Amino acid sequence: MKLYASPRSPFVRKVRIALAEKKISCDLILDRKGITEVNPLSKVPTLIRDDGKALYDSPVIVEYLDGLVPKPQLIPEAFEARIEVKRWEALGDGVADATVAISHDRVHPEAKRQDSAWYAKQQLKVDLGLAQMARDLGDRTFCHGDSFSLADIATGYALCYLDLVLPEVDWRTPHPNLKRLMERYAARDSFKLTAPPAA
Ligand SMILES: N[C@@H](CCC(=O)N[C@@H](CS)C(=O)NCC(=O)O)C(=O)O
Repeated sequence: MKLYASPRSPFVRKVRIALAEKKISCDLILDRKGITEVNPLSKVPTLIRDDGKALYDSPVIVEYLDGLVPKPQLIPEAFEARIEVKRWEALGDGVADATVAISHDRVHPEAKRQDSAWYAKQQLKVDLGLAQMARDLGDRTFCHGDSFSLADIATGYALCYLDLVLPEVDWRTPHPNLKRLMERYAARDSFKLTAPPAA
């Protein structure tokens, strides 16, 4: 298997954490040349399966990997549990999307696209998204159920990305339970192995 990737993409990291948790080996393609031929949206992550089929985007890729190798199971089979884990995924993806939107113009100030009200709206998505995560987590060890799942991957990669590109956002003080959760994630091999390079 091969994964079109970029070292700092949060969505690529999400897929790489899933690969590492499931101990699936996968070559990274860091050059996007040719990606449009396999993914018309031309986005990373794009997975090239062993049979040559291309998959995108990250929710589809993670679901594929989870079905490909049964253990450890990241997405439960039972309907309600599955939907709940997918909701956590949507929450993490949404926080990451808003974080990408805010940070984009720091990297490319010449491309500044929106007025300050738009940035405030994105920041609110981040703030309310984290507040929802903290409420839903409560004092539990894992985001869903009693084992590490896609819900934890989604929460973890989104928080890591926030630290990476918007380090001034202090989410630890208002949400000590998310801080403890992140300390546990940071100790996992899947998070250590996929840490992005410093800018
Ligand atoms: N919803 C997608 C988001 C993927 C995405 O936005 N990737 C960015 C990099 S972080 C990208 O490839 N952007 C290039 C483009 O939009 O042309 C997923 O979860 O995979």
